[in-house]
Amino acid sequence: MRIDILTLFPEVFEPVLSASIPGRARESGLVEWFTSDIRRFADNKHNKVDDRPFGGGPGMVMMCQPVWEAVLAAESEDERAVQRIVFTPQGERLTQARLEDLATRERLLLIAGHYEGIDERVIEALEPLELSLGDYVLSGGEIPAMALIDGVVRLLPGALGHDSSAAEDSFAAGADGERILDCPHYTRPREWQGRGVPEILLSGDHGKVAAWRREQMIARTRARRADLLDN
Ligand code: 9D3
Repeated sequence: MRIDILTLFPEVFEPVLSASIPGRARESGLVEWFTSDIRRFADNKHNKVDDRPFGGGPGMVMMCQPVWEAVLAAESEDERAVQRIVFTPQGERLTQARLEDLATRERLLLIAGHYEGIDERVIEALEPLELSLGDYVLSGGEIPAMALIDGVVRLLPGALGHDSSAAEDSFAAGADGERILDCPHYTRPREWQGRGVPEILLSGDHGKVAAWRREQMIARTRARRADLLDN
């Protein structure tokens, strides 16, 4: 998979991504990513890529032309079909189902907005998938873009270092498409600050352990995220 990242803050991606599962996946040849600094496509000597909003109001708006040219330049680097994605609070909320879909694509092009937003006309022209991370205010699309990359890359076959598949995760789909929270986990010591470990996990009975974990998953989902059980 090739991922192009268009941003005003290209330097923030490498340290985060290279430190985590995406870094290992890149070393294995499963993914490559390239950042493109939108400011390089400014068409004025001040390298200005934002301007005041028509109609007035606070903040600045990212201009069409630098975003458009950055997209065309990145896309010309590779001839494979690309899924364009813009991160915006107005987008569809990112879900595991969407990550699973995106993990099947050969190429993604991510546009991280900053300031008050991106001029609507270039969004219309690009016809991107518009994605949000959730209903809270961040200062730009960079962290959402990193979240998407992390979530997509770990789904690529071979990206996880251990035996268990990504399909076993909390939020992975069960046979019926269910999304469920994970059970609690424990490791040594057997007692910590007077707190023990559920006896059943020390029993060695793998069938009972599996049944207990399943019960815990359902009970915790009911208690904390009843909305997930409605589906
Ligand atoms: C007048 C209201 N504006 C600021 C309080 C709206 C606004 C503009 C730009 C809010 C956030 C942003 C910058 N955020 C993103 O670009 C963004 C985002 C987010 O803020 N939350 C969740 N997902 C995303 S994806 C991109």
